[in-house]
Amino acid sequence: MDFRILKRILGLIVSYIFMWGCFSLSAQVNFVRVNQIGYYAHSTKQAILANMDATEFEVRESVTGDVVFRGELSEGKHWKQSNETLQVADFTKLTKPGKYYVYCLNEKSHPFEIKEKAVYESLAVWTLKAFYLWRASIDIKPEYATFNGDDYSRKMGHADDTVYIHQTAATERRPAESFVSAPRGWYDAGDYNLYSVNASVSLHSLALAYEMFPAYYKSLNLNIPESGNGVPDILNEMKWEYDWLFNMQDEDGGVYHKLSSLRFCTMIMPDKDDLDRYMIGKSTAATLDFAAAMAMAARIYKEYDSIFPGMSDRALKAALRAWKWAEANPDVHFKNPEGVRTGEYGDMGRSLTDEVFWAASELFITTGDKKYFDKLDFMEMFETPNWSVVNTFGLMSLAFHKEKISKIVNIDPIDRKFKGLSESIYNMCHYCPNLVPIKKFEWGSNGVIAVNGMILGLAHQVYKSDKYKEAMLSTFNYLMGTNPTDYCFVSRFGTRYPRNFHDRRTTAFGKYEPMPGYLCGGANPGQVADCGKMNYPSSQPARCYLDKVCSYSTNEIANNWNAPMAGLAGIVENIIGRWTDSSK
Ligand code: 9MR
Ligand code: 9MR
Repeated sequence: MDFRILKRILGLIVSYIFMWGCFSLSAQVNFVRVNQIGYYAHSTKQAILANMDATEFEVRESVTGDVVFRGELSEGKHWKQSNETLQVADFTKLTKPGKYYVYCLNEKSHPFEIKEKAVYESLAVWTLKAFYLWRASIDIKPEYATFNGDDYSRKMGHADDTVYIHQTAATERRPAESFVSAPRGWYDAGDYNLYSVNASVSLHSLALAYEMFPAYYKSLNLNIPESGNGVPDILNEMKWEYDWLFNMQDEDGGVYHKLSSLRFCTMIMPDKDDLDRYMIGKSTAATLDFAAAMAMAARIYKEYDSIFPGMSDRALKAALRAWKWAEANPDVHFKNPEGVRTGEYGDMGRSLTDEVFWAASELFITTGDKKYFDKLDFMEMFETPNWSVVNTFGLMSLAFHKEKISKIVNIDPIDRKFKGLSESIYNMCHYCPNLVPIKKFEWGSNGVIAVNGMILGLAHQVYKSDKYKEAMLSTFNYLMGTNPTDYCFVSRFGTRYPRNFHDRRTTAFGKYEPMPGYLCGGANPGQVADCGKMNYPSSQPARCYLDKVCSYSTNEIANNWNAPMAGLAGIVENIIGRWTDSSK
């Protein structure tokens, strides 16, 4: 027997014994990790190998096992997030379309494809269709909701024509227990509530992807009820959310923080949830995020005024009223009031200057009015944005629109800050043994990674530098399988994907296969108590992920993770896939 294989078997035995000694119950199974969907024939192709201690690898044809490529592995580097020694297997030079697996010392990767065209097109479609499937206030029809033979149609849930004003949002004109109608929108996540902050943040990712590649999105048919109306389907889908978001603005311009029941319902279908729903609280963060998202709507729907009459103007007016309210109410923080136990998306104890930055950025880009630019404080820190720290969303939009706005203002600070951000994310990725930009694994780590992927894609577009493109690709690969958990993190894509995510619909459907197109939250060592600490496979941050319904801390789905995932898939199709109008 080959000495290396013997060494490997001994190593396995030792690590099994070691792992039994720790709290871990299941041993690690995957050592050779690939993008489980596959690779473009002309693009860089990399696999990540863990704890192999080998020098060479092979790529083999998936059915015959014929060796089609031999390559050298990079030197191993220890990754403290997974406590593994990782090596990169580069097989870029293999360009022949086909189905393969990577092989090394008796270990095999999942199979993957090398193709010339549309490698991630279905991913780009279904990560957006996920939002259609998330729609409130409408029957989900089988002709739009069937994936590989599985039908996820369902009855309408939540008409939301009677949403009570909670005492925390009451005014003289809309007193407590009066009601408003606020239909439409997308369920936030695995729960059926709708939150203004997270809605706005999710719309940014989708709007930016659209602004980056309008021709691509004009051609992308999502097969949703509005398809064929002359508007790109991504904008049709986003309109369902915007239609609802308009409802979240009170007559005084302030925006309700959330539309929610008082507690979470059980794991039932939307139409079975009969808990009363309320407009709860008003907050400066929700109002400014709303202003930002509406300012974006004003510019992206302008072109479609004849099909959605008045939408663009209405969005701009709503944004301006929200901005005004926030100027008069600069620090109304949100915290769940007593008796309310649904998602918080709160900002207690945090500064709201990042929300001002985002709203002012979008208002400036849309209106060209310098007074908004003058509000921008470029001395702030710009890091990966998330629902609670949003200034970088504004910086991303400014960077994308810098040519246009350079006619009005000096864009040096935009360039300096966006370049600095791009470099820091690039370095995080480049120096990470797993080639993924993440500093700390936390709730929604996959969302953080997807947003970073979008930033790298944007950096490539802005600076035309290939290094950002390569880092974007390895970031994307992580989500599709080159990660320590062995999962392709989007449901129904790749070979091994989450099946039991924390989602009321998927659980209530009770089908063997889960709903398609959903990115789950990802590894997060912080909350292991939800399923019991002992049930998690590892306490290592990057391996602390559990495909069980109970694990809402690692295995829920959410708008603000799916939106950058969808955006990234579209950006990858364009930048890596070199999409053109005629490439179909
Ligand atoms: O189902 C809820 C999920 O959507 C939330 O993200 C999560 C955190 O707020 O909470 C889940 O609900 C749990 C609740 O907080 C505690 N009891 C168990 C619930 C899940 O079954
Ligand atoms: O994504 C949110 C995460 O950053 C928070 O730590 C967590 C607990 O407050 O809540 C997450 O958001 C959940 C929201 O509160 C309710 N809907 C499901 C969201 C995803 O788990």
